Parts: sequence; C-alpha cells; structure tokens
Amino acid sequence: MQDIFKHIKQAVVEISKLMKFPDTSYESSQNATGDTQLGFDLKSDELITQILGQCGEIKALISEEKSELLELNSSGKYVVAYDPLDGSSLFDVNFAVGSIFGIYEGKASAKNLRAAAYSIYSARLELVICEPNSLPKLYRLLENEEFALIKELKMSQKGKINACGGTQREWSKTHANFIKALFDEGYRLRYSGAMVSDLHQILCKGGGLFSYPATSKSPNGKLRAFFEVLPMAFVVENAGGKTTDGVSDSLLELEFKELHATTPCFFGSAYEIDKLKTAYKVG
Ligand code: AHM
Ligand code: MG
Repeated sequence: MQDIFKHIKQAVVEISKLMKFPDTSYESSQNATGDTQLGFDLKSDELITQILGQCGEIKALISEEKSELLELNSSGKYVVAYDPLDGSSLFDVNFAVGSIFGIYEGKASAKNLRAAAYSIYSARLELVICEPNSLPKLYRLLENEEFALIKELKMSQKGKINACGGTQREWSKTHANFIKALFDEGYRLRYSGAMVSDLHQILCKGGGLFSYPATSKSPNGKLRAFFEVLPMAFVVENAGGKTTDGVSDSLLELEFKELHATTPCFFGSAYEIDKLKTAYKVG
C-alpha cells in the first residue's frame, strides 16, 4: 500500500507542475458519462496511468476518463479508481481542482475500499491520505519537493458551511426545503463546483454539509461512485463525519455494478447528516 501512496505522490507533483503552464484548449471528445473534456483531463489521466502503471502492487486502474478497466499487473493486489481532475470545468478559471483516488483490494466494491487519497491543486499542492481506522492526514509540498505532514483532519459534530450542488429548479421539494432550513439556521453557502475542493474546505474547517442530490434530470445524481463518492466518503467517515445517499446509514454500504455508476450523495458532520435523513424520511 505504501508503494501506491509513493506513486500517487509522484503523479500529483507531476500534474501540479504541468498545470503551471497549461494548454487550456478544449478538445471535442467526450468522456464515458458525456462531459466535454478539457485537454488537461486527458493529460492528467495519461500521467496517472503512466506513473501508477509502474507500481507492482496495482492490478488494474479505473478512471473517470476511461470507459473500461485497464489491466496492469496480474500479481497486483489492488485496483485503483481515480478521477484525474475533479472540478475540471473550473480549471480554465483558475479555481482549485484536484485528483481523487480510491484503493480497492481485489475487486472495486465499497466493502473492498482500503484507503483513499486526494490532491488539491491551488496556490499550494496539498495531499490528503487516509488509511483504515486512522484520521486522514493532510500533507503539503515543500520547496524541497518533499511532502510535510501538516495535521490530521477531524470533523466536529456540527458545522457552519452548506455546499449544495445541482441545479436548484431540478431539486425535489424535500431537498429544497431541507437546504433552506439549514440556511435559516445560519449556515453559509460555500460552493465552488469542485467537489474535492468543497469537501476539503469542510474537512479543514471541521464541519458542514456537501450535497449532490438526485435531481429531476439525474435521478441517480451526478457524482460517480468508484472514483469520486466512495473515496471521499472513506475520508469523511474516517475524519469522524457521516455520509448517506439520503436513505442509507453510509455511502460505504452501497453496492454498484457499472464502472461509471452515479449516486445521490451527502457528506457532513453528524448533525447535518442526521437532520437530512430525518427530512428525507418525512418527505
Ligand atoms: P468533473 O469530475 O467532471 O469535474 O464533475 C464533477 C463535478 C464535481 O466536482 C462537482 O461537485 C460537480 O461536478 C459540479 O456540478 P454542478 O455544476 O452541477 O453543481
Ligand atoms: Mg469529478
């Protein structure tokens, strides 16, 4: 597992370097879920494939930018699922974006998720690594190109941030009423449009809610299970937070068949997730 983290560190440093002087021209191709891809999505995907491909512990890769699983070493123990550039629509406006990694033992499945990591490309390069039964660790890249441990991430019982995704007119009445109730309680809107950055803010500030619900256009939500939702749920729950799809006790108890399956998802402190589940139950 440590060898996988070593290769992830190398990949995110290379992506961060490439980002400093990017070619931001759009490409006409589309990814497996139909989004228009920025050239940088593909470049990040290629870089991660190339660098993680050198890690003997990895059996296969699943990427948001690949329609099929990519087999690597048959003797490898882990499948790594990744979103090479989460929040890619914000890349050309120079907002913080990141890469997300889920490390699964054997087959990609929530119950096989053993570790997760994500990077944040912004003024600084930061990397969060989360191993089983321990708080997620926040690292920052120093001038000497080494990652230094900054702190462990811990969520409190209740936060102040409300990061609510999706187009509001496509929300259900239940969801719209619940989000309004949080604002009425004094929660503040903080939503950039990059899940990885929005959740990073909530994790660093110790609480709040990130939601991407089912909508009338996307009844199964927008965010992808294996390389976005499950790895971030693993980090949030290990930080002491809670997750749900609106009904479940945890996103980590859900099973998905398709590589690019999506799900409604909610991540937050205990208070907001419990309140959401009650609101969704009452309807
Ligand atoms: P991406 O991986 O193609 O960037 O798409 C995922 C992103 C999430 O980071 C973010 O929460 C969501 O899409 C934003 O969608 P919306 O603009 O509908 O709120
Ligand atoms: Mg994404």
